Amino acid sequence: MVLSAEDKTNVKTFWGKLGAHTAEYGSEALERMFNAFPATKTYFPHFDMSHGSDQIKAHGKKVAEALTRAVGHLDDLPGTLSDLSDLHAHRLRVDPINFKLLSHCLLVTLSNHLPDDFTPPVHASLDKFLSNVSTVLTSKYR
Ligand code: HNI
Repeated sequence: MVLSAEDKTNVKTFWGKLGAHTAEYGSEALERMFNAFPATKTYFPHFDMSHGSDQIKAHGKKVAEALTRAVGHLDDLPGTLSDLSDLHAHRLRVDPINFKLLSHCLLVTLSNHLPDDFTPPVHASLDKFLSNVSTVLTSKYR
């Protein structure tokens, strides 16, 4: 799914509005995923799953930072996310289906916090972006 020039502008503009909240939204999305789709917790047996735990916060921050890095390199997602692609495919072996679940939770979280900016076209562009990130992170499975 190729991001059009309009998609890229939508994603960059929207992401720019997250500002200092980026890490917090990443953690909220992660926590939503654990609660809405409990099977995803099996990948994190070592995590304290209580609401707002330090581990959920720290990991949400890492996910958000990776996404911010991706937003800064929309023309080279495979190169930019290569290290994470190796990690998720070879070491963590996360079932690709889970990426849809996290993407969904990210969209819900973002729309909840920025309802005015989350217009239907922005929704579509963010969905494409997350889908492309997920494709890269699951591209080395075989
Ligand atoms: Ni994911 C580790 C980014 C989807 C399970 N993941 C990371 C790290 C980043 C990251 C960054 C930390 C790497 C490091 O420490 O060097 N993960 C992302 C992104 C997405 C994603 C950007 C999709 C948008 N990861 C998922 C999904 C799952 C997942 C869908 C499983 C449900 N990730 C993990 C696990 C770890 C992980 C497990 C290791 C956590 C730890 O600290 O032990």
